[in-house]
Amino acid sequence: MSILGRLGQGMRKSRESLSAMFPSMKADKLSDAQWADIEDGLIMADCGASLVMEWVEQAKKSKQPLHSLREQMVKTMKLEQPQMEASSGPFVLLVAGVNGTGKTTTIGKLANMYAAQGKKVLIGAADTFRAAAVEQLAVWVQRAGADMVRQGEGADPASVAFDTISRGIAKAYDVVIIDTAGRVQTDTGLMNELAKVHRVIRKALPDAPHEVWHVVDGGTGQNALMQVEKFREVVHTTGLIVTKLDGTGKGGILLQLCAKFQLPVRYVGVGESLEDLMPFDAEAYVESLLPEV
Ligand SMILES: Nc1nc2c(ncn2[C@@H]2O[C@H](COP(=O)(O)OP(=O)(O)OP(=O)(O)O)[C@@H](O)[C@H]2O)c(=O)[nH]1
Ligand SMILES: [Mg+2]
Repeated sequence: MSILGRLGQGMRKSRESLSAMFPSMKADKLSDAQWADIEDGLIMADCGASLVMEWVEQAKKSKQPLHSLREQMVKTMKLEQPQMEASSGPFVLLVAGVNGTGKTTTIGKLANMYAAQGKKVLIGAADTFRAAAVEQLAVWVQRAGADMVRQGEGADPASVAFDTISRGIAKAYDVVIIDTAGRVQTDTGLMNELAKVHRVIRKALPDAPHEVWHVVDGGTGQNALMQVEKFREVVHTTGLIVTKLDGTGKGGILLQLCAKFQLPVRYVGVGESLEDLMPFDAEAYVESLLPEV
């Protein structure tokens, strides 16, 4: 299936819940009741009430109101921010987020993608919390044809990160990705640990990490806003990855995250296999979210 096909398939739930609320996209005149239905649909998909009100207010002024609504949604997410590159040494990516959002799976998918581009990829197992976490990562790394740096269970995650980057430099890797343990943003001890990982990465390579991607579970709802805010304070997030869009009717959360933080969504996850990761495209996303009618 094509990339767009997979996204469309993945977003089926969000789209179906919106479908019932949407009149024909070609309609040029909508009743108040129809507008109220559209607002409800978008709010239920987690686009956020204030954002929806803003779009609708603008759309009502347009001769093609639904087209205008669609354009505004695209504009909200279309943040043209080029990815940072390494000036020398490997491109270093730090991946963080709360428990179970799909960090390790996404790293497997990313490693696979970079390897397919002919890049030499090294992964640092800085989730030293559980032995099982390292084993899970090892399976992905092997599938992707990448390499991994690990230490024993309970090792200092910052030390693993430092080792990984040193090895990445010494062995001329193109890409280094650091996996981290999931942590809730309210756990100060664990957030401090993450800050230390970030600091130590800088010590290993001064312009690293080049990118810091926060992995958000697309079904999280409003709490995602708090998560992104807190993680950004600690690790200076540069981009978002939103996963599990195949299992949620709440794909609208991306729009709120983009609007509030002006952070680009780099990739979206729409399944559990290696290919189920795609570069984010605002137009394709809105297309997959809104019903076709
Ligand atoms: N349906 C679906 N499941 C996903 C996706 N991404 C990850 N998962 C599943 O989510 C679960 C958690 O994934 P992990 O990659 O272990 O998440 P994590 O963030 O590394 O978890 P911790 O390290 O424990 O914080 C696994 O069962 C994955 O298969 C996705 O895009 N779609
Ligand atoms: Mg993990």
